[in-house]
Amino acid sequence: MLLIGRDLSPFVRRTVTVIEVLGLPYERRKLATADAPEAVAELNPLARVPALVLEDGEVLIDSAAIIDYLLEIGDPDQRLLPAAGAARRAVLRHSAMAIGVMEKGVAAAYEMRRRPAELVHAPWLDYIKQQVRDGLAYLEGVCGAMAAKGDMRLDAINAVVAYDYIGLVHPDLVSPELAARAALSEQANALPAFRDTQWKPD
Ligand SMILES: N[C@@H](CCC(=O)N[C@@H](CS)C(=O)NCC(=O)O)C(=O)O
Repeated sequence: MLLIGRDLSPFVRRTVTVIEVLGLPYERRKLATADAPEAVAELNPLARVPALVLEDGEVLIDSAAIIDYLLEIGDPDQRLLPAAGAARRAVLRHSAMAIGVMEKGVAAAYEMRRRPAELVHAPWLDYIKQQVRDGLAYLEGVCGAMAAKGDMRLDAINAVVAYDYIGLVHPDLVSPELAARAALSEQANALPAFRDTQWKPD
């Protein structure tokens, strides 16, 4: 299978991290929507990454749908996402928060980089940035337990990717005092699945 997208995108990185954690064979094509929207649109008419091209040519789009497929083929024991009950709901709740942080972080970056400065509406940008801070504060409250478990389930993957992305693109939004985040990030980024998917410009 072929994963389309570069690791700067938190949606791409969370997907490729799941592939790596599960040890699935794959190839990469690090296309960026900013540089090559037409090439991405050939696979996904929305011109968004990630996309996953399967061996038979079927194309999966959206990190949630792709990860659903990856868990189906690569996680029969449901290590990353428990099958049912409170444990599953917790992983999904924490993941939803982390994905929300990614979405708001990307939205804030687009506000700042894709608009001429005079067309940026500062109150709206401030509102989005506060959503990022609030999402990170929620995650800080659950990261300690994830780090203590140490098993890097889907919620921990999403939390680390969300924190790393915000730290990279909006460092002013990540308080250095977030101790649980720091512990979880340090633990995760020592593992190849995280270390090898950190954003590095080509
Ligand atoms: N819900 C989608 C979001 C994907 C997404 O927004 N990707 C960004 C890169 S971070 C993108 O392709 N943006 C280009 C655009 O939306 O025009 C997912 O989880 O895959």
